[in-house]
Amino acid sequence: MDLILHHYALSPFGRKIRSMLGYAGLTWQSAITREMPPRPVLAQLAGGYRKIPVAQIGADVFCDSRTIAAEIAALVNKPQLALENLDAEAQVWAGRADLDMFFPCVLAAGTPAMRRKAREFMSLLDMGRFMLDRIGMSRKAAVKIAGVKEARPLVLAHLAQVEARLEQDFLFGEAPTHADFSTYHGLWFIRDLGESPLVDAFPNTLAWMDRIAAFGEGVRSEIAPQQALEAAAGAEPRPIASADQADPCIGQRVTIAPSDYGQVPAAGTLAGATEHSWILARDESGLGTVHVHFPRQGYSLHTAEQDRA
Ligand SMILES: N[C@@H](CCC(=O)N[C@@H](CS)C(=O)NCC(=O)O)C(=O)O
Repeated sequence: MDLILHHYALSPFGRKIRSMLGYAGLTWQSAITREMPPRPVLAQLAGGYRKIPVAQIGADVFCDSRTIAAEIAALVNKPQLALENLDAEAQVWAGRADLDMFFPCVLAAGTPAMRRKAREFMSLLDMGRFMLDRIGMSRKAAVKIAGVKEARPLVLAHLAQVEARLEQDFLFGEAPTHADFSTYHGLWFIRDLGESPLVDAFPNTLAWMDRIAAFGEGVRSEIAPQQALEAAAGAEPRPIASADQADPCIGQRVTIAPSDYGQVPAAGTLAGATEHSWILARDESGLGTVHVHFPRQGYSLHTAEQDRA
């Protein structure tokens, strides 16, 4: 069963996963979703989780690029693609790139080329809705989000660090790890989509970006979002090992939400808790049971009782 990726062309985290799929050499199905909610297909599959990308294998749905990466790592036996398999230094690096540098990169890429490309995908009305959506998301964020003025100096300092690290082909050695893909997507947004010259003064970084771009995106075929629902309806979630059903909250109604931004909760019954992930069982009419996987790190879980209190 192929992996289905729910994403949109301009999504940096979508690009993180597409590049990983290229490196992994996987055949996958692409389900394009809107740049902002409402996203009715994803609402059914992921139960409210609002970020992109989301991946799916049958009736198992993976929220957050980290759980998706762990799946890809397991599918192609490349453990270094899973964040949790990296050493502490590389994990901290990847976490900073994905969280602290994401908004500065997006803001630093606000060029005329970027606006032109956004217009290829969105009507003027949708551009307006998009801006309002993202302003709302930033205002409600629980983490400090850099402003436009801070973005450029932050990105330049980040680029100097990336440049200094690149004594080998990749950030943490001769082969790419999760940290490379976490670092790549924001800079791709600046250099390749924004066509900004910001990266030009960093030759090691440019060559490293070209190496990652050369991985391509794997073998991609487009499907209609409706087919993703059919894939979920036609499959059973994979079994959960009994060792992963020991958490005291198993069987309870819970909500799980990102703790940083876009903190919209998904609700269901806790069906599994591994060292690094939570698995929510959701019964969705027309789909049957779907298992939704979340990372534990950076997410909060509340039982229905805690939510009522
Ligand atoms: N921690 C998440 C972050 C994902 C994220 O922030 N994605 C952006 C798009 S690149 C997003 O969801 N923006 C809001 C939206 O698309 O609704 C991950 O690693 O997947």
